[in-house]
Amino acid sequence: MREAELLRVSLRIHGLTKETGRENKEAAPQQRYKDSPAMASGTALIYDDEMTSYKLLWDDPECDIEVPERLLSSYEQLKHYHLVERCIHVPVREGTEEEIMLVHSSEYLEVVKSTQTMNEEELRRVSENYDAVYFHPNTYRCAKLAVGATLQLVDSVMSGKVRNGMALVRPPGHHSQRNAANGFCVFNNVAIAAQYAKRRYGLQRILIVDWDVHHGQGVQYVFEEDPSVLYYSWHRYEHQQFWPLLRESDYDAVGQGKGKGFNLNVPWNKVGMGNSDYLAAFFHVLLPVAFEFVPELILVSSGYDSGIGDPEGQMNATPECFAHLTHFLMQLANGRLCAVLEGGYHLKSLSESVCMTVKTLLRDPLPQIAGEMAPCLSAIESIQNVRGAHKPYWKCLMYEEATPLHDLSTKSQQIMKAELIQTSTHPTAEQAVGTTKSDEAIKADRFLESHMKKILFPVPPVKTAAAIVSKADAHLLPVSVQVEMEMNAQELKTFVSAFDVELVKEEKALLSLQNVLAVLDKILKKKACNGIAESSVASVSITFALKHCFDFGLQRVLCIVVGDMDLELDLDDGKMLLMNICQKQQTEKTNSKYYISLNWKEDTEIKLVQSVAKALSGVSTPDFGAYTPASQENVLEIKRLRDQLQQEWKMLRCSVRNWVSGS
Ligand code: Q9C
Ligand code: ZN
Repeated sequence: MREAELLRVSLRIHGLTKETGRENKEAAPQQRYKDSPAMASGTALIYDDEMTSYKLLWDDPECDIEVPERLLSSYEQLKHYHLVERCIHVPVREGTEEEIMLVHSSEYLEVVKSTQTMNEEELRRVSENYDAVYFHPNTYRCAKLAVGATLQLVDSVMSGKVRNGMALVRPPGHHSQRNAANGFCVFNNVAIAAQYAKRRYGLQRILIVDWDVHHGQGVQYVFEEDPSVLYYSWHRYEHQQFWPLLRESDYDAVGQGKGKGFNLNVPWNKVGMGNSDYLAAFFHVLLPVAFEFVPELILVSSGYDSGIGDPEGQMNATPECFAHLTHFLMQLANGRLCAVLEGGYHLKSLSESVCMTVKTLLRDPLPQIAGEMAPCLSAIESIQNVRGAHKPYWKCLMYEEATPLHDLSTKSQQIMKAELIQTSTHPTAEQAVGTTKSDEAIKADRFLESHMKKILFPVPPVKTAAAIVSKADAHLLPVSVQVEMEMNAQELKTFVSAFDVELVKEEKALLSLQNVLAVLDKILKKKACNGIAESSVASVSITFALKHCFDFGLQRVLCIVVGDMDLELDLDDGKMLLMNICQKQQTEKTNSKYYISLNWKEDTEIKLVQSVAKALSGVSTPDFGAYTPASQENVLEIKRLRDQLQQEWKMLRCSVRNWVSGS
């Protein structure tokens, strides 16, 4: 490490970054994809109210949740938060027959086409040929628009016109198959988009993330043998008792032939999964694999029936969870992300979650996720099983103990429940109420009404504050980072002398400290949401910075120290979590809940300054380049730490080993 040690104080008020305002002047020519060094900016929003022009014409309790209001209320809410005007409007178009046939057969296309001129009677008859599908004379037109909207989004992102975007479409797509409509889906929008992107832009690796609560079996079937498309889906499964009731939705469907390892299913065997279960599945399954896969484009099958209040999913994830899922994915594929609406049947939950997704794509600061962060036992079992099933295919999982759990904690209950349903002849309460809103839905309405007011806090100006010691280092910082040094030196002297008289005599040290506190002050006073400072006396600076934070009234501060350094800090009150990534074994200190030392044999380079600053200011997300697997030493060190810490830090849990349940 160089003379000046890099210090990073990451505050819990981790805000985000801003649009650079820099236009991508040299957009890649149409039909050619090149990885241009300048990142595109802007978020596309694709919506056309023509896609609300079809609906269910007869009584069918199976289909009556898929209504035009799903689109209308989502778009209304986007307007309400002034998000529509911040996005780049991209018009829809019809998908062509050729494009539809990238996934579907011409015979099936003709069947769908023929529904345009049918009467109700005939429409009912065609609909009955499929599982959970209804047709309307306008369905064909809307289905073509849904495909076209998705392809317009892909084109906008791939051409560099925008960085990312969302398409609000009906009908959804992920259940539809080569020869069949299924589960409200007619054409497989996302699967068509992936085939299209491969063809038109020569892409070699596309990641599809399906966070809809149903298994997108249609997408799985299309890409099962295709290693160029990695498909990830979590879904309500309940040991195959939940629709679409398929054996191949389980964790052991890993893909076939050359596509082995490129199909990731996370089956949820219980309802009520929530924020921590979803985040744990991202942390321990999707993200490690996705970073190893190095996608060039991400398509999100963006269904919100996995959110709280949804009558289909019966899960508990709150809208801000989707902000975080989106944010994690934005770190991949150079930020090229296309979210395409799938399910979502609780109108308020759906529209708030859509807004959270779009807000995050626009790079607004994220709301924090409140509440106990701990995945439930059943979620951990599912995660352990997927990791085990994929161990042969991914380096990030190669040290995993490959033990599928057969005795799942939910299995016996599940079988009892299934038997109960089979023997019961009485309609359940839910069936009896018919079209009136269920109590659950009303409860979720009320909850969301107050919850959204709480989490949409006023945000500090999205700015990065920076202070560096030597002007020579200024070139390390990207243009959008402001260098500010305006703290009163006299004030500082008084502040410091109360603790350390010796330090005040050292001008250089004092200057360093001044830098750090100037940046910190900007953040605490919400004049900036993040910052970076260089210091020649890192340990002293950290000590004073923390003191400053707690005086200010912060409750929790995460402090990550990269490099070997001696810190004497009182960590007992739980207000601070210190993580030290160091080369030297810290022999005298032992790990505790609030002191975690990660002994990694790797260069912790000062070059970090550059990437940290870039990341903070949002100029670009660091490009890792080709995937280099972590050394076995480093992985085992993490594993050891995880085993040691997972009693207390429950989000670390990804297997039920070494973990006594009921704690
Ligand atoms: N009793 C999407 O979310 N439900 N489709 C069948 C069986 C069908 C969901 C219920 C749900 C289809 C895009
Ligand atoms: Zn769904």
